[in-house]
Amino acid sequence: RTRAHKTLPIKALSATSLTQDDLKKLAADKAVEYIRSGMILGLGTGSTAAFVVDKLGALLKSGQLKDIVGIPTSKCTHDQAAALGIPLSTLDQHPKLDLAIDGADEVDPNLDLVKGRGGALLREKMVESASDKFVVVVDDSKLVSGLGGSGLAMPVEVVQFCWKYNLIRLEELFREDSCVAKLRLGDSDKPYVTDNMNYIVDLYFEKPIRDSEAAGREISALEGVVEHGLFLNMATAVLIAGKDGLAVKTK
Ligand code: ABF
Repeated sequence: RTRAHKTLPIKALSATSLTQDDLKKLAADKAVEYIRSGMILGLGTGSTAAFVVDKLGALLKSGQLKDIVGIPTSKCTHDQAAALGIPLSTLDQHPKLDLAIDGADEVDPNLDLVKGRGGALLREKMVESASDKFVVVVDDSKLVSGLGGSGLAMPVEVVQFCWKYNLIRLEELFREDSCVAKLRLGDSDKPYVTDNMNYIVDLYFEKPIRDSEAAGREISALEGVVEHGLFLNMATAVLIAGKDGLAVKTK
């Protein structure tokens, strides 16, 4: 069961003129309130998480926060945070984190997530699993009634060597769900390569996944699968920005 706190109304901005970026910033501004000086902090990937990193950089610069060590979830976030002067380290140096803040692609009513359309799912899952608290920042376009229900990709990271074998096995696994599996392509229609030098097979479902726990287990059991984008029972709070304000949902 999840608890929804009261939606906080938007004061400073006119609700009618809010862009999606305004909503992402609103969620990011709330998320940084969870950060305390001295924390080991997981830094997410994607456009919403990037607003959090920007804000963190500003708070460190102004001295409102200090002694933060950031663990980035991608090379892209590493570069953004480094440019802002945020002190960075690795999961090997800090295998236990206080807090991680990241975006998501889908959020269901149980606060389970699909993540990884940005391609960083492996490092995100490692960093966020190692964290005491995991705060998710989204605009309300990410809300779904069931995972996979947006009709958009549910990513699975696979080793390059056997990507086609995995693509076929994944489609077979979800045959009853009319799942279509596609190799993700990047620049010049070449296969997209993750920060860990793997490929991504994106799964497209017609309807929400019936049993996401079982689906996650069965995907992980395939040889050559590195990680999947179902993030189940991981979020401690989800901050959802919409035209009416910001809703905070906790487990
Ligand atoms: C990361 O960035 C990913 O897990 C997810 O795929 C994506 C969301 O990006 P955005 O905030 O740009 O929608 O959080």
